[in-house]
Amino acid sequence: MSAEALYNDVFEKLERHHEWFNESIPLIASENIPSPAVREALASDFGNRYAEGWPGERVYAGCTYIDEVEVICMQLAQELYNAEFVDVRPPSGVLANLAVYSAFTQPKDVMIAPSIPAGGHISHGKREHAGTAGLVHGLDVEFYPFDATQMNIDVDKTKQKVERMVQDNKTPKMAMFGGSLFLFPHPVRELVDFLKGYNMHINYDAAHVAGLIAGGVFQDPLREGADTMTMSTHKTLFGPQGGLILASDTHSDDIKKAVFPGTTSSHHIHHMAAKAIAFAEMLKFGAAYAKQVVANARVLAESLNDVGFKVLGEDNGFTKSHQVAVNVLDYSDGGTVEVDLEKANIIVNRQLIPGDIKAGRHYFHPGGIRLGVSEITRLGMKESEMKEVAGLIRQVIIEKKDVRIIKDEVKQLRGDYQNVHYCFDGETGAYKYMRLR
Ligand code: DSN
Repeated sequence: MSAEALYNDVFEKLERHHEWFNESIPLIASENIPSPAVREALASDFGNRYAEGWPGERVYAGCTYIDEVEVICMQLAQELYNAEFVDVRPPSGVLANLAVYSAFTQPKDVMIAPSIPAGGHISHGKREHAGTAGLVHGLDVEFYPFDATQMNIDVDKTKQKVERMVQDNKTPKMAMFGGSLFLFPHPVRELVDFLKGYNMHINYDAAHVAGLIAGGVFQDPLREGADTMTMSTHKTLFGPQGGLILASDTHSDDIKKAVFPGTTSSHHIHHMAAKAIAFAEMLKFGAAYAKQVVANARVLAESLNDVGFKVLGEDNGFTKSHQVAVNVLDYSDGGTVEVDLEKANIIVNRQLIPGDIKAGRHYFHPGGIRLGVSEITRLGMKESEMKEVAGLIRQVIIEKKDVRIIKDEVKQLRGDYQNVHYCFDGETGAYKYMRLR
């Protein structure tokens, strides 16, 4: 194919992707749909510029408006999270974590964090799993003991493990909370005095729950005693893809250096502007949005349980976040279920769940799937639509109905939910392809 044919092919595929998502039920817990306003900021000329450094201290000319927007962006983030210091520059949540590792630990230091089947993120992981903490910064990572019935970190066993580590001369320098499979608030309040008794730096990775924290429906880690909070800006927080670090002023110099020049050159200025837009939307609409997200997740979990699925976290009411985790081993495995649901335009991801590694199941065919309701909530869906979604998932996975029929039902359900809610300007279709050529 000629370059021109391939050029056209890319645009055709982009448009088809938009059409596909316009007819699908997007349930990836780490994704969301940004507002048209956020998409407009992403398409601006800021994306073609460099602005290394801090507003007012750049190493390039041409930053007049960039600096003014970045100051607004920082003000909005400070207000949203009631934080003394914010760094809006990390281009992703992984880089925000890497900056915090670099600022507050040395290679070979020990960090205690959640394991991946217990919800941890790859950026918290060990060197042998190619996790960022181990592979890139050289941290020696140990995992919290996890209570699979409660789907949470086990507080008593964590204390016992840390005391053993202290005796073995392996006292952690950092304790990481938060993660990717994240149903219930982590026991920060319960462990903070104990961990600080050993001088640990406590970081809370709010990548998944940042929008819920901003909306006031989840734990507030900085008030519970976390020293720093890292996040990505595009999961429950419905901004552009990007990262953010929040802390008290005492940590500001260490973080600023670790972000630039430590881990970032260009901080993707268009994303920074789009973060500012999303923070403003979250300040205005975040409380109503976050309340609806957790209500929707709870109803989806209960409905999946009612139609016959094994939903994790039952002892605690299934979920207090945007996520629902389901053990699908009665039907096949998470990888197969993910593929089957995609054929019906229901988009989920397979998920390692507690017990998988011991049973020899791996990431491609784990025991579970993870569902997130942030995106369909942003499209305006409420509790009654969650019951419909659970019924559609049952028809694919348990009843094994013809996926072409389900696909039509999915399209019908989506027909009434075409725009982005909880924003100032949501009239443009949520998945409308914005052509500039
Ligand atoms: N791995 C992504 C997730 O939680 O889906 C986040 O980086």
